[in-house]
Amino acid sequence: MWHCRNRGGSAIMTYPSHRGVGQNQRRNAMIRIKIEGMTCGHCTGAVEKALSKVPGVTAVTRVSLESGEAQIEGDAAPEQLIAAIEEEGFGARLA
Ligand SMILES: [Cu+2]
Repeated sequence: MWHCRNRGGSAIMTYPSHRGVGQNQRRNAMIRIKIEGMTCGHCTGAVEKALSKVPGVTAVTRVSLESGEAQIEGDAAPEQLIAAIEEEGFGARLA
């Protein structure tokens, strides 16, 4: 199943200086997450599925393989979103 899960890639895109998302209560906020390690459509599908199961997520609006980024709507806790992605075997942090 996890043929595509390779974590040694060089497509690491993080922007630690860009902090657009706070940790406080947000209603239907848009949250963007940078994801490391996605290499194909199976990966984006796994991420999308994992994110949609996190409490508070009302919609997974985008999971982009090209930009290595996911975008969700809702008031989910960012830590939980990241944990869900990491459980799938990918790296994640707030965009
Ligand atoms: Cu894949």
